[in-house]
Parts: sequence; C-alpha cells; structure tokens
Amino acid sequence: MFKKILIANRGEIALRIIRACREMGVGTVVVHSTADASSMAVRLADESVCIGPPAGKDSYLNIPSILTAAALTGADAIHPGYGFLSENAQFARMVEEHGFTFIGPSADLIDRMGDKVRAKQTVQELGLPVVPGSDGGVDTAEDGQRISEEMGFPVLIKAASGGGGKGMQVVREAGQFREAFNTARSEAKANFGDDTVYIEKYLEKPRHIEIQVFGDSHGNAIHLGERDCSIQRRHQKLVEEGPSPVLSQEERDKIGKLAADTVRGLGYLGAGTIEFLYEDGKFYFMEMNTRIQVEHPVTEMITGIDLIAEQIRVAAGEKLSVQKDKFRFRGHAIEIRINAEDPDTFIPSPGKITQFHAPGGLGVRFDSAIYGGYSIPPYYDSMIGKLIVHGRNRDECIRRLLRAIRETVIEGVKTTLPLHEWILKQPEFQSGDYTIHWLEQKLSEGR
Ligand code: MV4
Repeated sequence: MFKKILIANRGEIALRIIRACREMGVGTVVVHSTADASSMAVRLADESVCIGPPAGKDSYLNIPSILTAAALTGADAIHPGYGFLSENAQFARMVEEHGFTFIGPSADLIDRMGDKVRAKQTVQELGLPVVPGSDGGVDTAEDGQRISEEMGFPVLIKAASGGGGKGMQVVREAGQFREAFNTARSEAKANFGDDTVYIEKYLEKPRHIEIQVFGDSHGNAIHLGERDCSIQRRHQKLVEEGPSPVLSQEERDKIGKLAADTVRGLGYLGAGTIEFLYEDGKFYFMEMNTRIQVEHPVTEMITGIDLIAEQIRVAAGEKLSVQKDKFRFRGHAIEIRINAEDPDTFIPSPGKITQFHAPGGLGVRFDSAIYGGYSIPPYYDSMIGKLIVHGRNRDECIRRLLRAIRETVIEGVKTTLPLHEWILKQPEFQSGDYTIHWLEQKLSEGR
C-alpha cells in the first residue's frame, strides 16, 4: 500500500479522497492555489503545498508544479479526482515516468477513450451496443450526406475529440446537412484542435443511464450497477440516482454484464463509467469516462462500497476487494448537486457563507468542503456540495431529500437548492417519466 498520496484537486472531492486515505492509514498531501489557502482540504490533509495563482492553468492544471510538489513531499501516488487533469493522458504518462503511481487507468486507455470514434469502435468490438452511424470519421459533407440519407434523418454530427455535448449538430433534413457539417467541423477545430467529426442516428427522447465499473491488475472486472442522470441542463447533471426508475431487473443485469465484460476485455484498471443513452428498451453506448465521477456516492450508498478506497487499493496492485455476487444492492439513492448560483438565471454566486448548517439524520450524506465563514472563490466550478440520500425505495428518498433540503442552511450566497426542491415536487419527476430534455423544456416554459 502507498505511504502517501498527493491529491491534485480541490473542493469536496479533495476532502473525499483525504477521508478515504485517513481511514486506510495513508498519508495525504494536498496541492492548492493561493485562492484555496483557507480551504477545508488544506486544513484536513497531513501536508499542503501551494502550487500557484488562482487560475486553473497556473495551479490545478500546472503539471510541472504538481510533479515537483509530489517529489518534494515524497508522495508515492497521485489522485487526480474529477475534472482538471483527471482525464489528461499526458499527465498520467508523466506521473508514471516520474516514478509515481497515477490513481486511474493507463495513459493509453485514457487516450483511447478520449477519442470518441476510437472508443466507439473499441467497445463495439467488445460487444457493447452502439448508435447506428458512420463507420468512423467522415471527411466530406458529400460522404456525410450520403450516409445520413441511407440511415434516415434526423442525424447528429459529433466531434471525435468532443464530449460533454460541445460541437454537436442535429440535422433534421438533407437540405440542412452541408451547413451543419461545416459548422460542426469548425467548432470541433476551434474547441478541440481536431476537426474530425462522425455521424449518428439522432435519438429524440433518450435517458442518460451510466454503469459504474471497476477493474484490477489481476484480470478481474465488475460492474456496480447503474445511475440515471437524465435530469440535466446544458450537459450539467443536477440530479443523479440509482437504480434507474425505468429499468427492469433483466435489463439491468444484461447491460451490467456487458459493461463488466467490456472492462475485462479492455484490461481496464480502476474506476470507470460507461455512459449509455437508453430509449425504447435499448441501450446505446455514448462514452466511457476514465475517472471517478461527481455522482459516485449514489453507487456507494446502494452498494456500501467505498469507491475511493477501492481505486487506491487497485492502483496499489491489490485485487478488487469486492466480487460479483459477494455484495448486494440495497435500496435507492438520490444525489443533488448544490451550486452557488442563482436558481433562476444560473449566474454564479461566489462570496462568503455567512450562516451554515448541514443536514443530517438517517440516510442523509452531505459531501462538501464548505463551512460557516468560508469564502467561495470565483475562479472555479460553482458546485459547492452534494446532498445524497439513501432509503428503502425511491419514494422514501424523495421525501427524505425534501426534508434534508429544508434543514440545510447556506446563507450569504445564492444556491440551487430552491430549484432542486421544485424538481423533486414535479409529477413528472415523481413518476420517473422524463427524458434528458425534460428539465430544459420546463425551464424554457418558465418553471
Ligand atoms: C446523442 C444524443 C442523441 N442521439 N447521441 C450529449 C453529450 C454527448 N456526450 C452525447 N450527447 C448526446 N448524444 C445521439 N445519437 C443526445 C445527446 C444529448 C444528451 C445526452 C446525455 C445527457 C444530456 C444530453 C443533452 C442533449 C443531448
């Protein structure tokens, strides 16, 4: 096992990693920007190193500074958390070249999954269902139009280096194809420095369902069930839950087994998420995320497994501590992301938290790095915490979450808690009957 782990992240995920390390008897170093000198992570880690000014590129994305901090403090491994450098293959490669362990999959797998065309081809060969579409990248508008006409409209043009929805173009009829193709190409070039695009049949009313997977260096691979993340706005998830309210046990078992087989086939190490679109009883692979995700607590609550500890153990070369059929799924869990934003305009609301009280009680978990008197810096993502509830079933979770939201006191900044309360009270949410477009539709109608 590692003696000391450097955490190359901030906020609630830095705390989450510190907590796992402390319980495992592993030392912690947190790197931080000047803006985060008074963070909870700096207070709770064994050691801290200031690595630069507030802007991400000067601190949390500054690879030489992070590697220097790891060398100076004698860390054996680096945990990247989510965001920042967590899916940067070059960082993973450099971490290993400098003699540290990267807590995550190999740089080669990060690279392969980062290229959406290669990822799709790879997982299709390993048996996952994919959306019908072009066989790889499409070079010209003429080729793209022909492929689309054969397949039938609507189609979606996607960037090979994309993800998170950037540079996508929906095309509803042949006459609009050329212009959309050119737009997609130039947006892909501008955003990712790569103008490779590919085409898929556009699914009109899918849900976003993702499977948590894990692999170790001994050839073992498992899935830990799904999370339904269909409640989102502009590709930012707001609510995540598991199990999905729309899957039957047979569907769940079938896609879970396919996901685990894929992870085994890839020789994948560590935690990963395989994202699918789900429509009319069918799954379609979308992307594989090669990091721990914001919503991992949903899976922790329904499985009882500490996913961060498991990441650390398999990175240290241990076998997966959990095996198929040796654990049980228990009840339901729902997570809401609390952002320091205006709940109507979504404009960020950084500043000082003047009053704070965390929710509690049976089945309530609050993962956050805020405290009374803390100043939320304006330089980073506006997520300030996650409220997760566990209960026997979905109805109990919704009631528990509404109760926990009412208990929560965060004053001095605006938060998205009122929006969450509204979502949880909607009949469509309560019945489970919605698509990935539901929230944006409702918001455009003025809630
Ligand atoms: C799609 C799709 C419909 N059909 N692909 C959005 C993010 C990117 N990773 C993939 N995305 C989508 N791909 C096909 N063939 C609809 C989306 C999509 C979406 C997916 C998940 C969650 C929210 C979304 C919002 C808009 C579009």
